[in-house]
Amino acid sequence: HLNDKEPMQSYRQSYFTLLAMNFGPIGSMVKGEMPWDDAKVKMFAGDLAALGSMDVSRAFGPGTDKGTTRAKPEIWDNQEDFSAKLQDMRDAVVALQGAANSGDRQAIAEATGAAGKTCKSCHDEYKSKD
Ligand code: ASC
Repeated sequence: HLNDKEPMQSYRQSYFTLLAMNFGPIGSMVKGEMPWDDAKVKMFAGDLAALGSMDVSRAFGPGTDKGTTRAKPEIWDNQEDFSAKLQDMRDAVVALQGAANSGDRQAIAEATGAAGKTCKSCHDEYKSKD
């Protein structure tokens, strides 16, 4: 165990931390809250696409709903919908990498917005606020 949590909880929380640490700065640059840096956008988007290639749904398997987690029980009652939402995120970050590599800032902004929506739609239904 990495800590006192169920190992798959650590696994998926690490995964979502990596997502947030790469998506967050792109979002900030798109919103003009951080200076634009093309090289960073490409690097973060590349790492997001790498994360998008991982099947993180295995970290939400049977029995991984126990313990300290903000993952709501609804995930395990709606596995098909939850997996579809995860897949939407994975597709969106791969699309974001395509936009980042094109260097087209309008396309990057749109792809970032679309990816952010996939984060939010899943959080609205499946992530507890506290
Ligand atoms: C982030 C982050 C999220 C999403 C979401 C987008 O940077 O940590 O969960 O963007 O806020 O709506």
